[in-house]
Amino acid sequence: MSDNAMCGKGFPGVSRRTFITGTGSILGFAALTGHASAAPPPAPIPPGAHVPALVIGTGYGGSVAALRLAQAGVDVHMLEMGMAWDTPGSDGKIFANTRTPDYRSYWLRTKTKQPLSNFLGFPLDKDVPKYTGILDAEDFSGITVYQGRGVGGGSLVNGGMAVTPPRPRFSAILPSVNVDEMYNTYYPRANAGLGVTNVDQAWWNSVDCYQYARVGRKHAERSNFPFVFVSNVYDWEYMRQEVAGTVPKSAVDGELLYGNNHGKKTLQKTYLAQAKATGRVAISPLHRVTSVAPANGRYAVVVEQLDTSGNVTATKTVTADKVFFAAGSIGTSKLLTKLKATNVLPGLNSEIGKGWGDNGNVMCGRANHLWDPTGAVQASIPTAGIDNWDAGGAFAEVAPLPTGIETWASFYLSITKNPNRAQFTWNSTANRVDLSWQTAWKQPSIDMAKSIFDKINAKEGTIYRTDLFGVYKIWGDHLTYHPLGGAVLNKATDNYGRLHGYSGLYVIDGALIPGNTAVNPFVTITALAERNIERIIAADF
Ligand code: FAE
Repeated sequence: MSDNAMCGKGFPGVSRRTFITGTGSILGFAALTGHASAAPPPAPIPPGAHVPALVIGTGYGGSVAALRLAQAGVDVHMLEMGMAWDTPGSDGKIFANTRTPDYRSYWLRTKTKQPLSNFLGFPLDKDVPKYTGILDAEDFSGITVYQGRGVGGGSLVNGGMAVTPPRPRFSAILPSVNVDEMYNTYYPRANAGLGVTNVDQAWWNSVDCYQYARVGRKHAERSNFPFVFVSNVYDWEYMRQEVAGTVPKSAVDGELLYGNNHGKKTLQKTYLAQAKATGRVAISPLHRVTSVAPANGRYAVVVEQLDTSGNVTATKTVTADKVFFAAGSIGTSKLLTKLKATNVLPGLNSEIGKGWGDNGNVMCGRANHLWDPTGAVQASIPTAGIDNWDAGGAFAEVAPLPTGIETWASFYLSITKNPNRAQFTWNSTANRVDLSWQTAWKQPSIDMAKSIFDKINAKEGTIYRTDLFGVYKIWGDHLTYHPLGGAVLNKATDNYGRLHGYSGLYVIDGALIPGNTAVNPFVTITALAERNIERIIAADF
């Protein structure tokens, strides 16, 4: 039976027998039969509230946990530090355009910090009002980590590239996980839940907005690199209509980095919509968790309520039987590192904060010849990559440069096999968590990306762009979009994400993955969450 077919019948993949055997006191018969009148805990969460399951963060891991728990009859409250992103601004749009960042675009910054900071050598950043905007450019000493902030987490800002890694690469990353189960059950379930589909290649070949990608293909193939199409969560039918001019333009107008107003199937439209429809999930936006401590067999969770300028307007303590850390690799690692070091959760093991990596991200641009234009109109949704992982350690996404003008530039985000791993530590003097990553640790990534682009440049007689990341700077080596690790599976947790030292505390997000997924990470984060929550529901509830 397909995953889709099973979804309508309740919790997929758990047989009725396993489900009933694993059912504890929380789930009554009414919940099992679906006849209970669900009583969702209210939002915003009131001080003193008690919930059976509390989820910190509303990205991929958190959304999977919330949906599956709710389908199993458990009431869930989700706490999200970012905004709800469900209300249009004065321009009638919820999200700002990539080309015209405004107050909505950055998390509590007074100046934008655009990943591509320069063009023709001129800086692009501009002043913006301080606001709880959608994209956080979080600075550590050696790296800036970009993350989505709001209900939907990274799905609000990402490129939607939904890539299942080839099997051998998965086993190299998470050797303790049964590969057959992942590829037979959990990757298909994640892909179905996320609404992953493939672009129609005949259409792709015919439209102006993918000219940049066709140039990327031509150059890859002329240098004998495998060029692979990758799946996405964008609604391709919507994009067809954008191109035809019958609906408001979204990806074709460059919307992405600061949110997409129409065609992208974010978690708000998939997992979270389903979770809310159960009637058992409530979400409190602008609620930031600062502490989780054991309290009389439960957990006391301290939450700061924020206004849109980032001021704390209330501090609340609520309690939960079980707490899921789904604040993303950075958010979860920061919380756990602090809570262990400050003796709030002293029983966490010494693996907390370790194994963090940047998925080997490095960016670069190439300057094409005048007879090789990449197009003034570029769909913001990437569709393909150059796969030189096995030979050179790099998978390069052919990325858009949706400036709205012809640039003759090809732009790439490479995911590389960078072996460097950093650690989070508590800095008691500064009262913050530090990350030990150093900018120089990107050199292996640059070398691996060069295994592709030096060859293409030599073949095409082209050069690297030097104007996109500063003045005469070729490599975007100061950032990552793909933070992973910090509470690694089967090290900081057991093999299903249960934190060592505390029963009822779980990690269920990108923090579980040790630094690299060989491809874009969110499908793997989702599939692993599907695997872990199934086991946790069967055994712990
Ligand atoms: P994530 O989605 O980051 O969700 C964590 C949530 O927790 C966020 O909403 C936070 O605001 C919230 N949070 C954090 N701390 C707290 C706290 N203390 N209290 C309450 N809430 C908190 O985590 N991946 C792909 O596979 N394909 C792509 O095309 C792609 N493109 C990307 C483009 C950009 C610009 C960026 C930034 C990322 C991209 N990614 C892409 C990465 C992907 O979005 C990321 O791996 C996942 O979102 C991580 O999922 P998690 O569930 O770990």
